Amino acid sequence: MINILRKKVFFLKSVSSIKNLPDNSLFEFCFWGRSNVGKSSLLNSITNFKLANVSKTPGRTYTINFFEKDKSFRLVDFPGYGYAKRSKIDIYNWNKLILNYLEIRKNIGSIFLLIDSRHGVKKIDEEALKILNAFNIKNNLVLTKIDKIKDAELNICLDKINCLKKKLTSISEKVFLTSSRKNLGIKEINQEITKILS
Ligand SMILES: Nc1nc2c(ncn2[C@@H]2O[C@H](COP(=O)(O)OP(=O)(O)OP(=O)(O)O)[C@@H](O)[C@H]2O)c(=O)[nH]1
Ligand SMILES: [Mg+2]
Repeated sequence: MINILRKKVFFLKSVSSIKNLPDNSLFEFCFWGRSNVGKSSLLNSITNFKLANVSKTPGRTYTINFFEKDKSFRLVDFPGYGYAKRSKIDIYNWNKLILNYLEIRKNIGSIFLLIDSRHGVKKIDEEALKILNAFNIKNNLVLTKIDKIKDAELNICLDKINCLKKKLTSISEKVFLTSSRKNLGIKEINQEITKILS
């Protein structure tokens, strides 16, 4: 399969207010999850390009960042949730921005909801999944940093996800097992985007 994500993906804009969203003519694939889960790293891996800033400290992506494959589709880096060391007003503003986006955006291809495989599905991840379910937005679960865990831990994580899938029907069947560091599961995400676009 042709790797449609490689090359020619460029930064379009960063948005901190819903008023400034780009036009909705292209499908958007969003990457969401806890702060530090590896959203920006994953984006860089699937495009094989340093598009998004990888943070040494959590909570560094404050805006919704749009990257575009010319006239084809967009990749969207969301601010992470669950980072306690930010002010309440910052957290409120980021959550409001994301909720507004989810509520009004008609051109969402899929939300890739990232879960850190070392920590498993936390309460706050379940809340994010419930929001997507309530908005009836299709989402793909992605376990990140699998280079850091053993098979037994991975299986615990997958068991919990299987339970959630029974309750939350917006979660897609396939779960992506990824490591940006080891380049694992990246091709599969790439193929999923290709499939949704075709
Ligand atoms: N071991 C390992 N570390 C990773 C992997 N992906 C990301 N990291 C590390 O996790 C940290 C956070 O990565 P980011 O990609 O910046 O995470 P983020 O979700 O974009 O973080 P915020 O934008 O701050 O919410 C960095 O130190 C990365 O090097 C991975 O696959 N394996
Ligand atoms: Mg980031």
